[in-house]
Amino acid sequence: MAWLVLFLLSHLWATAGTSTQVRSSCSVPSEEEPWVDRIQVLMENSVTRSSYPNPSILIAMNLAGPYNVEAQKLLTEELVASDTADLTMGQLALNIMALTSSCRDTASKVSVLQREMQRWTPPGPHEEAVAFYGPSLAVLALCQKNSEATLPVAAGFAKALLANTSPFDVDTGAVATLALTCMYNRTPVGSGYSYRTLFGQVLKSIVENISRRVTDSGIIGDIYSTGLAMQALSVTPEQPSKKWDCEKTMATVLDEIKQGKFQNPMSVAQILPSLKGKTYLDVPHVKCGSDQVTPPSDPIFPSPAPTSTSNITVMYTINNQLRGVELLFNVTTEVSVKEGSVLLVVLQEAQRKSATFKFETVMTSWGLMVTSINNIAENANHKTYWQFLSNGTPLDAGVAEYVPFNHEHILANFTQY
Ligand code: B12
Repeated sequence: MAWLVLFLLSHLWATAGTSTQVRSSCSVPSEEEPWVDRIQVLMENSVTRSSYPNPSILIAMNLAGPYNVEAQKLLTEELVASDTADLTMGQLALNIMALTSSCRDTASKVSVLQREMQRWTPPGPHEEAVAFYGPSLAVLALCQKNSEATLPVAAGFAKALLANTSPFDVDTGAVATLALTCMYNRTPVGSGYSYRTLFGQVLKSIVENISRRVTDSGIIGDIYSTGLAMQALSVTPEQPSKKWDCEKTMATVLDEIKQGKFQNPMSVAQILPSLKGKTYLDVPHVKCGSDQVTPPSDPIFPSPAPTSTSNITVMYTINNQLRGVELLFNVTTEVSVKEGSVLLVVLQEAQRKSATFKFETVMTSWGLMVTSINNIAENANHKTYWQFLSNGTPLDAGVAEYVPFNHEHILANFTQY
């Protein structure tokens, strides 16, 4: 008798998943599709041999159907060959999903991630919400590989999320929703009933929070969290009390694409699945080697920014008032740069004028991140970083993307998250 129960349960685990998925989505009107093609081509063309292999780009490409098959092959091979020893838990999870979307073997990487998650200490109730971003990716990747074995880890993750009291972060909430929806869908109703209830309860709470961040224009959080949030709201089994207007969000995202807000390949990687009616939950179902998608016949490329000869003036302040960090300072300089220059050029010009404005960067999936200014370096253990603000409002893009306007006052503030 016991074996029969066991057999039935394992059968339920094996079959649970796709049938229970709820979908509330909307699609890009056909006349707007060239805009989507344009950013997909931009993202795919950013893949070069020497560059940083970005798994999010491979996931997006495979979910959308790649136009540039050479780029798809190159990125896959680079990720297969890459050394995973130095990766964070979130990066390893993205690598696993990327290789899964290219139908490559991930068994050894999955074992490493499983072990890391078993050793993982959940963040405390007051720890910042973004501390759950990497672990959310890990639960999502492990759920797709072996949801039954992931159950205890996912339950610990869900309880810690529910107990967390720090301000809600839309990007993190969105990835957590995808992870817990995967677990919820794959936990059969007959088994582990309390687990399913727990996942449902946490999903309800996160989805309400995401729903509260939907603005009048339909943007969810900010423009760069909207893609992940759309994925979350389109798959969650727990609907928010206020119905989400997917069409409105889609229309605003398309407007922002036309305004040139999606020039960073990583920003495209995070919005593209939603524009193609896909989510990260579709990663295990990608069909590899299927017919090549014909590249768009008329990819409209962004017109190059007009080369301006006039200069603008930008005020630039660097500020470190964090107690416990030696070398307090608050220094301002005024620099003149070509109109249309990105903020990085302002930083370079300030550094050229004075050694006090010396800065350092590292390459990341989103591009160059400023890690140190005036010899004060960010420190993940102390949760310190250089935040960039314009007239008191945090910038929504990094220094290599943000274009300051004339007489703008940019502040780089050493602070904690
Ligand atoms: C966590 C996080 C941070 C943390 C990263 C450190 C940490 N230990 O976790 C902190 C708080 C430091 C941070 C800072 C900033 N962030 Co941030 N961050 C995120 C978040 C929520 C998750 C990133 C992550 O863990 N990814 C998973 C791991 C596995 O991938 P990864 O490639 O290894 O992740 C690294 C990079 O993402 C990098 N990073 C994080 N933020 C940014 C921002 C920029 C511009 C760059 C170049 C790199 C970068 O740090 C991560 C950890 O090492 C994302 C949300 C998202 N949708 O991606 C936003 C996000 C990437 N950040 C964003 C922004 C705007 C910033 C800031 C510019 C904010 C500001 N006004 O100062 C600063 C960077 C300033 C600088 N010094 O150059 C935007 C980027 C949008 C864009 N078009 O560029 C995002 C998408 C949030 C959003 N929805 O607007 N961030």
